[in-house]
Amino acid sequence: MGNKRSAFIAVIGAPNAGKSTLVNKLVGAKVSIVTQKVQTTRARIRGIAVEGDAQLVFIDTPGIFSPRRRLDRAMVAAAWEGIEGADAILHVVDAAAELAGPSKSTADTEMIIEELKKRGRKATIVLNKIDKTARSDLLKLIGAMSARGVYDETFLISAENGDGVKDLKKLLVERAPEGAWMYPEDQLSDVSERVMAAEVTREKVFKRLHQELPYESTVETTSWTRTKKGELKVEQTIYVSREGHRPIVLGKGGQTLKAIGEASRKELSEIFGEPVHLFLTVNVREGWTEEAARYREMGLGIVD
Ligand SMILES: Nc1nc2c(ncn2[C@@H]2O[C@H](COP(=O)(O)OP(=O)(O)OP(=O)(O)O)[C@@H](O)[C@H]2O)c(=O)[nH]1
Ligand SMILES: [Mg+2]
Repeated sequence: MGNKRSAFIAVIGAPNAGKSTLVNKLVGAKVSIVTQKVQTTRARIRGIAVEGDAQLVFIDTPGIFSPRRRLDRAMVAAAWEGIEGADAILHVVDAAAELAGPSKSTADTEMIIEELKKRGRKATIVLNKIDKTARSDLLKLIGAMSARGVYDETFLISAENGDGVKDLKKLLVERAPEGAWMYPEDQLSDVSERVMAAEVTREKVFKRLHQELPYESTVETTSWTRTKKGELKVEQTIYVSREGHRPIVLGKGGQTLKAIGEASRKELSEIFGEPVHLFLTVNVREGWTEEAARYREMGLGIVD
């Protein structure tokens, strides 16, 4: 073995660009939750991959958009903090959305380009979702993006089916500077089991509930114990911000909550490699999205 090498790589982009899907693909395991809704990732999550002498630490970040609520501001701040001290930046762009014409997504891309310029940082542009786009359109997009002056290299990938991801990883390994590894060889993420378990349940909440409800809810693991038989018992609270939301999370006869719990329990048992007993409670906590303590729990800083 040669000298050890190590790199921090920040993954930024508009909401829903496919950042978490890409990080999971690069790590080879699910470390960050993925849904079809925007603003799924809320805090910085590190996913770790080892390739030969190199350890790559990917910093998955919340999508960058124009923030309104205090929680949104904390999320966007977390995304930009993710690039500070990073050896490389991957700007993930939903190529299909970019080609579809002006939208919220293209406006967010513009905002990111401006901010990269302001900070004097170069990024590698990763055009994602190429499974949904025509090759000829992509060539035009590559030209337009390269002309922006903030990108050193362009990659075309499908984070979902893995196309192009190997080539991207190869470049990142080649570029990794010499340095000691920051994590043990077999560690895949920096998220604790308790937080990971809460995230898995939050993913199920996002997938089952609609409109503003997912954005007005959060999940915390409140207890992590073993039964007398030695089996893992996890208790979690789903917080909603209004009394009116509680019956929606519960569903008719408790069906929705049951389905969320069932889906989460199944995945947690796979992740932790043993049966998990999961108990979910729904609590109302008005204005939690403005409450610093709640998102400190999620790994977010305080932003005024
Ligand atoms: N067709 C297609 N869909 C993709 C691809 N990559 C991601 N997606 C889908 O895009 C949606 C968003 O993916 P995420 O990985 O959650 O996106 P994100 O950028 O992390 O989103 P936020 O955390 O909300 O900022 C999900 O439904 C993914 O399955 C891709 O290469 N092709
Ligand atoms: Mg994400």
